Amino acid sequence: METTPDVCVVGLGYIGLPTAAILAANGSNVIGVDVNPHHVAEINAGRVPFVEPDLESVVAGVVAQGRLAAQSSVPHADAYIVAVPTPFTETYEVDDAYVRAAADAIAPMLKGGELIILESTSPPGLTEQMGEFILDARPDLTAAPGRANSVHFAHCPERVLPGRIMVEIVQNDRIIGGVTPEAAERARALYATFCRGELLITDARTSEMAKLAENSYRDVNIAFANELSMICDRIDIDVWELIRLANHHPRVNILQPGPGVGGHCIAVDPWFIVAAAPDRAKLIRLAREVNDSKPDFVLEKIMARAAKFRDPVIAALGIAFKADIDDLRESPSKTIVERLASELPHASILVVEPNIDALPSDLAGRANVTLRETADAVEEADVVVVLVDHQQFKAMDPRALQEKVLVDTKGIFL
Ligand code: SAJ
Repeated sequence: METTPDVCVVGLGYIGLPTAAILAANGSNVIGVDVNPHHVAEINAGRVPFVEPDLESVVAGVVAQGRLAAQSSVPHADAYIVAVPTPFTETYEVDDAYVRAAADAIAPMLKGGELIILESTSPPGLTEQMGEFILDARPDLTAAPGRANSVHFAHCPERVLPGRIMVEIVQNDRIIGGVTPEAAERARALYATFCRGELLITDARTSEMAKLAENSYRDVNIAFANELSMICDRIDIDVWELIRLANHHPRVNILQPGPGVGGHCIAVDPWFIVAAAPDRAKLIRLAREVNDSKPDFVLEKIMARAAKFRDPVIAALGIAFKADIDDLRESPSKTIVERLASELPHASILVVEPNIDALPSDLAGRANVTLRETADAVEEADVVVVLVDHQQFKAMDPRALQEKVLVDTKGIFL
C-alpha cells in the first residue's frame, strides 16, 4: 500500500533541501519535489548539488534511512512547504510564477485538512493569494477555520545565512505567520519538531513584511557604509580606520563597505517593500540605489588606476557574492570583472576565485579573462583588485603587493 508522506517540500534549493533534510532527521517522512531532474537524482543518491557545510551528511543519512526521497511530481502530503524562488520583474514587482506553479501542482492532490506553508520571501499578501489560487482550483475545499475539509495556509520565512544554514536552521528564532490562528498553530507544531529557537506567532502579512524588513534593515546599513566609503574617498580619509574608531561608541555599529550588495535576498527583498508603498519607501529605495551604484564607483576606480599601463595585467581577487562561499549569483564582484573585460579589451584580467574550478560561462568565453591561482596572478599583475574578503586572500603576505597598484574594496590590506 502507498504510504502518505508527512511533509512534501516543493523546491529543493538552498532552503528547501536543508528544510527537507532537517525535518526528516527529526522524524518526519519527507518527499522533496524539484523540477530539475539532476537535483532529484543527486539527492536520491545522498548527494547535495551545491556547497553548504554539513548538509550532505544529513541528506545522505536520511536518504539511506528512507525518510527523505526526491521526485519530480507533487504527491499528497499532510503538510506542504513551498520554498521556490520569488524573483522580481523588470518593474521591481514580485514574479510569482514559481509560487503559482507550486500551487497548481499541489491543488489537485489535496483531500482537505492539509497545511500549506510558504517559506519563500513574499510581498505582503502573497500567502493569502496562494491560498486563493489553490481554493479557486478546488472549490470543494475551504479555508474556513474549524471545517473538516479546510486547508490551512501560513507564511514562515527562512532566516538562515548561507554557509551556516545547518546551524541557523535549528537555532534561529522563527516567525510563524498564519492566515488563520489555527494555521499558525499547525505550522508551529511542525517547526517545533526541529527548531530550538523561539517560534513567534503572528499573521501571514506581518510575517511577510518582517522578512522584508530584516533584509532591508541590513541593506540600509550596508548602504550607509558604502556611502561613507565613497565620501571618504572624495575627502581622502581612510574609511576603514574611520569605521573602526566610530564603532568604539557603545551604540554605533557601522557595517563594512564593499564592491556592492550581492546574493538573491538583500538586493531583491527591499524592492518588494518599495512596490508595496512606493511614495513612502524613500530611504529603502535610496539604500538600494546607493548599493547598486557601488560597482560603477569601483569600476571607475580600477580604470583610473589601470590607465597608466598600456596593456594592464589586472588580478581580480574574488568573484563570489561574499566571503568563503562559491555562490556567484547577483555578485557585484563578478559584474565588475565582466564590465572590466568589456571596457578594457587590451587588458589581461586574471580572476582568482578559490571556491570554483572553472570560470562561469559568461566569463569563460572572454579572451582577456583567465582563472588563476592567487600567488601567480598577484605576481604577474600590475594592478591588484580585492573584490571579496575570502580567507585565502586575508592569509596572503602583504609584501607580495608592495610593487603593485592596489584597489582594495574590502580593506583587507589597508
Ligand atoms: N555585505 C557588505 N557589508 C557587510 C555585510 C554584507 O557589503 O557588512 C554584502 C555581502 O558581501 C553580500 C551582501 O552584502 O554581497 C549580502 O550578504 P549578507 O551576509 O549580509 O547576507 P546574505 O544575502 O548571505 O543572507 C541574508 C541574511 N539576512 C540578514 O542578515 C538580515 C540571512 O539571514 C537571510 O536568511 C538571507 O539574506 C535570505 O535568504 O533572505
